[in-house]
Amino acid sequence: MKTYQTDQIKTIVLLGNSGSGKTLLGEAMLFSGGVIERRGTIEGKNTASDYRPIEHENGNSIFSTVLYTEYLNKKINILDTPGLDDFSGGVVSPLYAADSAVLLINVQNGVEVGTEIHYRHAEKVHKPMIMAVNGLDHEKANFEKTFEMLKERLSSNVILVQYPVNEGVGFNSIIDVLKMKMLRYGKDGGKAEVLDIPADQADRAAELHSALVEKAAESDEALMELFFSNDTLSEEEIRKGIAKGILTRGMFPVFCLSAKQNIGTDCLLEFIVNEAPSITDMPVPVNSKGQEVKPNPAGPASVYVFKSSIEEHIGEINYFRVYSGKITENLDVINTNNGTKERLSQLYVCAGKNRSRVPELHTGDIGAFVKLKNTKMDHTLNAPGNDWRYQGVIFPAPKYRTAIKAQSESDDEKLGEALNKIHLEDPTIIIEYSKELKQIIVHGQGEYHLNIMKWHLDNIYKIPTNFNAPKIPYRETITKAAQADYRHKKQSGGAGQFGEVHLIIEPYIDGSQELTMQKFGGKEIKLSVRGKDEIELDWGGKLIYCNCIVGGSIDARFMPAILKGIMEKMEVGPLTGSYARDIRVYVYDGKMHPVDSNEISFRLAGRNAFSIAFKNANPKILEPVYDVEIMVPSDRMGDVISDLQGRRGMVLGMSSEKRFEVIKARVPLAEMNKYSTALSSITGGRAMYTMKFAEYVQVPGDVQEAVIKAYTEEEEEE
Ligand SMILES: Nc1nc2c(ncn2[C@@H]2O[C@H](COP(=O)(O)OP(=O)(O)O)[C@@H](O)[C@H]2O)c(=O)[nH]1
Ligand SMILES: [Mg+2]
Repeated sequence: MKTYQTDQIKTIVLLGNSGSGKTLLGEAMLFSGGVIERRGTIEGKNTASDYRPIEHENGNSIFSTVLYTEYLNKKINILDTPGLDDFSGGVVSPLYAADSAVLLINVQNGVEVGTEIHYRHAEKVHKPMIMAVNGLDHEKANFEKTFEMLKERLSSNVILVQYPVNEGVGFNSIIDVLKMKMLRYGKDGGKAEVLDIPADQADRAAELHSALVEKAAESDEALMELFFSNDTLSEEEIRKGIAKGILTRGMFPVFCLSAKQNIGTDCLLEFIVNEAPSITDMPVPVNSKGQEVKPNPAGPASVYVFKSSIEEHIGEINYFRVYSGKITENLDVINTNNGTKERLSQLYVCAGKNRSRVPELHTGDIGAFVKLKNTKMDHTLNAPGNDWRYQGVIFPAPKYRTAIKAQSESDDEKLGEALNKIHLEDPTIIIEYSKELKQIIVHGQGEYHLNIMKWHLDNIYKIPTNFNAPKIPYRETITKAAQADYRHKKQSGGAGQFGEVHLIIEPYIDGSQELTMQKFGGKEIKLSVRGKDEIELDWGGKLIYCNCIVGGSIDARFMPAILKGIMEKMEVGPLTGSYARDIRVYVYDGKMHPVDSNEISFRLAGRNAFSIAFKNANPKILEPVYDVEIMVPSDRMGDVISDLQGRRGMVLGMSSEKRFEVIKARVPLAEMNKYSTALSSITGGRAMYTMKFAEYVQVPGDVQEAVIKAYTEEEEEE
C-alpha cells in the first residue's frame, strides 16, 4: 500500500445506536476504496468489522474495530464502535483517537437512546460530527420525521446537505444541496450518476441550499461579509464555511445513505476527504507535563496506544495513533509508562482482522504493532530523548458488579490469567481481588456486559464459572467510650506467657480533643498521653493509638505488640469481620511478669481487651453509599424516584437538561445490585446513570441486625 503523508490522512469514528448500520457502512467504505473485493453482510457473518466469534453469535458489534480505506488519494482511518451502552469502553477510546465522528441514524426509528448516548460521548470530548441518515431503502423509512428529531433532540445546529428523492423500497436518488445536483445510483450503488435537479425538486433544493449557505457563512466573518454583499457563496466558499463550522461543532451536516445498497457512501467519503478535520486542524493533545504536543510531521516520533486486543494465532495486538513525527519499521522507541525499550519490528495497517505490513506511518495515521513485550493500551512510545505521555482515554466508571468463581478450584489460576486478558481488551471490565470480601469482584457497565464476558470465559477460555452476589464492604466503628482489661496467662510446660492490658477506646473524629479523664462504674481513670501513633488505615479512616502508661506498668518495648494485637481486630472487626475504622485507643495500665512476659502475650492481651471494649462501645456497622446520577426521560421520572426510595435512596436534587431530567441521589451500595437492569426495565432502556463512591454511613438498626445475623450464620456454616 502507498505511504500517506499527514495532510492525506483523515480519521473518523462511526457512532450510532445499535442497528443503525455502522458496521455495514464501514464495509461499504472499504469496498468503495478497493480495500475489500466483496461487501459482506451482517447476516452472512462476513464483514471486515464484526469478525469475532461473539459478534457472529450475537449479530452485533461488541468491540471497536480499526478499519481503513483509500479514497481520492487519501487514507481514511475508520473506527467502528459497538452501539450498546454496556460497551461504551469501545466508544470512548476510538473517539479519543479520531478527529471527527460520523453519527448514523436509523431512518426507521429516528433518534434512539443509543443515538443520544453516543451524541453525548462525542459532545463531552468536543469532537466534530457529521450525521448520516441510513436505511433510506427501507419500506419504513421516514426522513422528514428523522430530521425533525435530530433538530429537536440533538442540536439546532443540524443542517441538511442532502435529502432523498424517493425514500423507501426502490430508493436510488438523492438531492445534494451543496453541489446542487441530483445523484442517481444504479442497482449496486457505488458511484452516483450526477444529474441536474429535476424541476419538481427545484424549489425545495433552492430553499435548502440557501439555508446551507447561510449556516456556512455564520462560521466565518469574512464569509459572512461576502454573503451579505453577494447574497450567495460559491461551492468552494460554502465548503470552506462548512469545514470551519464542523470544527467548532457549530454545524452538523446531514447526509443520506443506504449502507446496505451502497448508496451515498461515495459522497460521504468525498466529503470526509475534503471537509472533515485532520489531526492538524484539531486542538493539540496535551502530555502529562501539561505541554502541548504539536502534530508535527517533522518532529520526534511519538505514538499513543489507544486499544489492545488479543487475536487468534497472533496474540496481543496494539493499535496506536502517531501524534508526532513518523515511525518506521525497526525503529527503537522508549515506552514512557514503564521505561522499557521496544523495537517496532513490524508495522501494520488493519481492516478488521486483515492486516497489511507497511514500512512507515506518519503523524495522524493509525496502525498496529504485534509482539511488543511491555506495551499495552494507554501507553505512550517515544523516540529516545523524549518522555511525553498523553493524558489518554478516560473510561466511564464501573456501575455494575458481581462476584465470580471458577466452578473448579483447579481453574483458579487460569481464571486469573483470562480475566487479565479480558481487562486488557476491555478496560471497562475491572477485576478486584478482594481480600476483605474473600471474593473476586468483577466491575463492568451492566449485566449484559458481564454476561458477554462470561460467554468469553465459557467459550473462548473454556473456564466454567459462576456469578455470585457480591458482598458489601461494610465497616465497623463505635459510638461511645468503653473500657476493658485483659490478662493473658499461660503456664503449661516450658516458658509461661503473661501480659495484662488496660485500655479505653472512644470514637475518633478528625480534630477531636483527647480524653484526660474518664469515669467507668464510678471509678475515675486519669489519662495523660505520652506517645501517639496516628495510623491511616488502608481501608479508610484512622486508628489513633495513645500510650498513657505511667510508672512503667508495661515496658515501652511491649507497646508495638499491643498495637499489633489491636490491628488484628481492626482488620477483622468484632461484629461482622469487616474492617473497623475511626477509633482512638488509650492504653493506660497493665501488668508484666519478670520472666513470662513477651511480645505474644501482650499482642493477645491487647487484642482481647480491644475486642471486649469494642463490643461495649455501642458498635455500629457502616455501609458504603454512592452518589448516583441518573438521566431519565421526563415522563419516567416519577417511577425512577419511587424505585430509588425503595432502595433506601435519598434524592438530593433534580434538574432539567434538554428533554431529560437529571436526578442526583445517594444510595447504599447494598441496594444498587442489578440497578442497571432494573432502571432499564423501568424506562425502556431510555435512561443512563453513573455512580461514584461517596462515603460510609451507619446502617439503620434493622439492617444492622440482618447483616450481623447473616454473618453469624455464615461463620457457623464454615
Ligand atoms: N434495509 C437496510 N438495512 C440496513 C442498512 N444498514 C444496515 N442495515 C441492517 O441493519 C442491521 C444492523 O446493521 P449493522 O451494520 O450491524 O448496524 P450497527 O449495529 O450500527 O453496526 C443489519 O441487519 C443490516 O443488514 C440499510 O441501509 N438498509
Ligand atoms: Mg456494528
